[in-house]
Amino acid sequence: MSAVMKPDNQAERKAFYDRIDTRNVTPLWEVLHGLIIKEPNTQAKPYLWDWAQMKPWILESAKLITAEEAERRVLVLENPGLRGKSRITNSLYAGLQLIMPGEVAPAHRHSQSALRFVIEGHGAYTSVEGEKVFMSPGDFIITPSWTFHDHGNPGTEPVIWMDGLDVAIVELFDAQFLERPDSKVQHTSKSQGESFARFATTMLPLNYRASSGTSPLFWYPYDRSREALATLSKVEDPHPAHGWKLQYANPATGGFVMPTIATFLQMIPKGFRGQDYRSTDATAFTVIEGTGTFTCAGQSFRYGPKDVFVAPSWRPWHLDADEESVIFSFSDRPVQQALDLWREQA
Ligand code: GTQ
Repeated sequence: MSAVMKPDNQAERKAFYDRIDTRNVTPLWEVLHGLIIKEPNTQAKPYLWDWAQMKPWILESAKLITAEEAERRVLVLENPGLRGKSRITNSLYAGLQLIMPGEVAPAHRHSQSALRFVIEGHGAYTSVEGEKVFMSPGDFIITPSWTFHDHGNPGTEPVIWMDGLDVAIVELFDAQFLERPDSKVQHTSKSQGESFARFATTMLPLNYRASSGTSPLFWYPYDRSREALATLSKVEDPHPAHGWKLQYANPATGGFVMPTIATFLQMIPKGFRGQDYRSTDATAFTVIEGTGTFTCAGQSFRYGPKDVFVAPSWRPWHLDADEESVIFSFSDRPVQQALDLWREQA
């Protein structure tokens, strides 16, 4: 008789599994092929949140709750394949935040890094570690991990922006902290534009050494980024999948703007028919200008200004433009690259 048996007794196996289960042990061979797989197979789905539908709901939410009571009055954009998890991708959170004239969203700080991308309205500010910046549509703003921030609207219009946070990444590591100060709004100790003067002019403070992985510049106004793309579009051919696309950079290191989230701005010309592209970093997009079609994994969505759409990890997608379009996007690429996981395929 061979020393190696080939047991095929299901009842015996089950009895064994039940015995080891009582001490929190489980057989790998029953789960292996769901753990170690050939390629990404995300639950996340491609989807588009249509601004014409979202805007009235966002404004309606102001009749139900104040920014102060809500702490943050946000409608969360949940990926249809990940409902109930507050995620637009498996690793990232996105939401649309509203602040009405006269309101403040009280100060707090948390381990999660956040980005704001301004969608609509003027006259609201966000304050980061005592420095206020007034937001205009198309502006990209960073709230670094563990920095106090509050938002306010001393103006006359509702202001809406998209939030992007690394909630699920911080949760993966069980490394989340939150602190609320005694005062609702921060004493603004710095003048507006201080960090812009220090970091946005291709110069740096004397002997500057980066002290964190987040960009010391936290406000990237739209007009400058838009102009850069317009200039590039006159001097070079568009990339077959991305058009003219730039990544926002930490001016002190040249790296991404946050340790966990990369941000991008791209322009595609009128009539553009983009090639299929996929990468392991699932990506959320917001349209600033233009109309066209986003196609991902066989599903097509018409896009227009202020729509948000999402491409899951490793699902092929492409963009077709009816009009010249400018699109902001963000993903967890810095984390994947730091861990040597990131892949792309054109
Ligand atoms: O503005 O600090 O959309 O803490 C979710 C959590 C925004 C914020 C969100 C937050 C914030």
